[in-house]
Amino acid sequence: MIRIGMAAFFSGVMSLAMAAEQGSQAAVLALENAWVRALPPGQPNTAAYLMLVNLSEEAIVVESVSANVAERVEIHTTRSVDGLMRMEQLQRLEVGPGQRLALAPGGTHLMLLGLDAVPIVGDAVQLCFQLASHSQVCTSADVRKNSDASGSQNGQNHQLHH
Ligand SMILES: [Cu+2]
Repeated sequence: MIRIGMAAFFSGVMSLAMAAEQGSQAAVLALENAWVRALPPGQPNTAAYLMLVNLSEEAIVVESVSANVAERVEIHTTRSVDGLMRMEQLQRLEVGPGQRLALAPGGTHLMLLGLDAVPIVGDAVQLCFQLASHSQVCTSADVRKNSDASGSQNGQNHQLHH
């Protein structure tokens, strides 16, 4: 019994490590519907959104995020303080077992800071998530003007804060 348990444990660790090496999507954290907001030329920053899905039975911690078009990426959350929307930086994201965590306009989002060039509609941006487990999960994000659902007020908030 113990032997079988240990074997299962190690094979789980192995598949995580392999996924990290290949830079492919690890089976444990699925990244869905990633998109980056297209902005007019000359903007130094933009935002990215997606759905994180934890397919495992343990919490997954995202320690940092990178994008191939930006100097650095910050994790921000948007909160209403005295009727004003304010962005605050988060040091990490935690996705509970089986949880779906939406990063969406008006809420938690990724800020792409120090853009080489403003991504334009039709571009694809590579987003990579570094996990506390020392693996990395990447996805390709479409560049769009808006989410399917809602407006663009967030793009202007970013201007104020950066
Ligand atoms: Cu932000």
